[in-house]
Amino acid sequence: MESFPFVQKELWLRMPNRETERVRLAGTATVEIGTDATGQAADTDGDGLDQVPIELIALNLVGNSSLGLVMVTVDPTKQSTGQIEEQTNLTPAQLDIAPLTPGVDNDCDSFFDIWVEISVDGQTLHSETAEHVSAVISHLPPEPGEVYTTPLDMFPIPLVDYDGQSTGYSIVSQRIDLNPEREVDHFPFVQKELVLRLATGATERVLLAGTMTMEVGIDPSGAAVDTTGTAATRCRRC
Ligand SMILES: [Ca+2]
Ligand SMILES: [Ca+2]
Ligand SMILES: [Ca+2]
Repeated sequence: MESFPFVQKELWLRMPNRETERVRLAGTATVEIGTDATGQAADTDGDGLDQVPIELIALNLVGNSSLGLVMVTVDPTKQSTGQIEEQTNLTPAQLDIAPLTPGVDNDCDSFFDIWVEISVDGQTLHSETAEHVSAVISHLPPEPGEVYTTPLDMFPIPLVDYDGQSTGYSIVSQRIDLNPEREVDHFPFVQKELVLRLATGATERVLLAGTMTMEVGIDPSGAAVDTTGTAATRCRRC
């Protein structure tokens, strides 16, 4: 099981008014990889190259469109499965990819067939067929830039409602980056300026930064701020 804490997706969505819009989403994904720490694999299609099954277990992405908030998840009633297959077989019965085969520099072909559920402004849409995305990857997890994309010649995938009725939306194309290059401005980052009124009537300014849950308690002697964070927090009184 591989957790991807920071996933980016670019989705080209055809809207009911026939216009195509690019929606950028970010969030998390969980992928199950059908192997063990030794990279055990089998050549199940008999072409001399070992492969392992993979499954996109969870996807939670959020973005914005002109029609409101867009959320992308996997359809929980279907399995979004795929595969990783080595391009060169260096070790029999083992998937030859770093770091499973240490020191190896071997590309693998990978794909997912994803049954997506897309919510646009509260309306839930399902893909009528699985969307096929593929990538060439050189590492587990994929390196930054090893992005899963839909085929260039893909026919738009209609999105239907719960009853299978057309909604006017369709997926034109998408790219999903499980492990993008991290930039500072992509980190969950919260900055908050708090003005506390003290028991004496004076005010005090507190600057907080980081990813945090915050509890503010004020006792008779002044102010107490407790923060717990998943990232570095900084507290400065000015
Ligand atoms: Ca094959
Ligand atoms: Ca094979
Ligand atoms: Ca192999």
